[in-house]
Formats: sequence, structure tokens, C-alpha cells
Amino acid sequence: CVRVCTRVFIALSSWLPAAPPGGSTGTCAPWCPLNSECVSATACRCKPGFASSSTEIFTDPLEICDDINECVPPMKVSCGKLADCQNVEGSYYCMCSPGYELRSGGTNFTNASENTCQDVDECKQNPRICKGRSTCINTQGSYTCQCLPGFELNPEDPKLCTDVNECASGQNPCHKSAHCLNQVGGYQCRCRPGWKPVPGSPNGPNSTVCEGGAQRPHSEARSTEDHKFKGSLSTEALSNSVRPCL
Ligand SMILES: [Ca+2]
Ligand SMILES: [Ca+2]
Repeated sequence: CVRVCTRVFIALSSWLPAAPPGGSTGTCAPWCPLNSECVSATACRCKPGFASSSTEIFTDPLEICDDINECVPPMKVSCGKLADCQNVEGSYYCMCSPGYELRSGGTNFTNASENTCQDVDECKQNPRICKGRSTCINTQGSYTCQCLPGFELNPEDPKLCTDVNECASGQNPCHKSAHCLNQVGGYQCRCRPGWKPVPGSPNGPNSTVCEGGAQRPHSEARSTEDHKFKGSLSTEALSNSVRPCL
């Protein structure tokens, strides 16, 4: 009989209305303003996250329950470092600062004790975040795109690297006897037509030193200097004596 009676009681209980928050009186003030709940037939209380300008429990139907901004004094919840507090209607939350995330990968939490904010590795998260010809460098709270050698960041698009024209930089990177030839991602120092690298010097790298040029049409002054190239002048001697032939 005990088991049956218990079952009947449970069944009946489910039909009964839930007890009001005010207690066992069974009556509830019907006028409780927005964002509040009744505590009795004549009084209300603001819901959690809201506060009235008077007492906690009030009897004035014109009372207003305003959102509590938990992010500013006197509440001022502590979210911990690398995090910000965000107030919302009836609540608040803590979130990792931009560029940081919780160890779990999420961003939202409720107080400093749950704070595990750490730097996001944008380079791992999105391997294509930097466009071609650049390398992603992760930094605390951010990342940068570093151009490969021979390229520089485009001032109009900080993620895009464009070729550096070393030959137009104003600092001729080649020996005076060689001609600078710009290439994508680099440049070459090549001997002009009719000229050739001095013995032991390659034709292309920035160390290229050329000799010759006797066949070229030149002014007398230049021709005089050209004669100095003939023979076996050292690189040092060339750099001292050769004028650029442009
Ligand atoms: Ca709030
Ligand atoms: Ca980062």
C-alpha cells in the first residue's frame, strides 16, 4: 500500500501548481514591475542582475528594476589579466582580450578564477593568414607577416609582400663595372654586352666584376678609363677607378 500511495501522491503533485516564490501563502503581487518577481501579495524583489533604487524588497508598483553593471564599481567583477568585463542586461561575462583565448579554445567565463586566457597562435590557427611571399610571425596578442628576402610589405596591404626593386633603390648594389638587373625576389649583377667577368668572378651575383668594353662606342675620356680595365686589375683597383657606365 505504501508504494501505491506514494505513486498516487506523485501523480497528484504533478497536477498541482508550483508554489509561488513568495512562500506558502499562495498569493503573489500581480503588479511586480519588469525584471522583478513577487515575494508576497504586496511586495516584489528585483530579479538577479537587477536592482531598484530603493530597498531590496519594495511595495511600490512604480519601482523600476535596472540592470546592474557588474563591470564597474561598486560591483566591479575581477576577470583577471588579458581579459575584459562585458556587461549585459541582467548579467555580465568576462572575455579574453582580442588576440587571446581560453586554454579550452573558448573566450567567455565568469571570474578571475576561471581565467586561462593565453595568446592565440594565429599562424597555426590560419596558416594562410599571411599572403604569398611572406612568413607569419606569432606575437603576444597578435601576429605579423614578415616578407621573404627580396620582398617588402605593400604599404596599401600589410599582408601583401611585393618585390623590392634593388636597382631603383638609389644604392646600386652591383659593382660599378656591372649592370643591375631587377628580378622578382632579387636581382642580378651582369656584365654589359661586350664585357665579361674578370677571371674568377661569376656573372650574376652582386660580387660580379666585369672587364672589357673596348668594342663599345665610348667618348675618349671613357676609353682612357676603359683601358684601365684591360689586363688583370684587382677588384679593389676596379672599385677605385671605374666609373659607372650607365
Ligand atoms: Ca549587467
Ligand atoms: Ca598571437
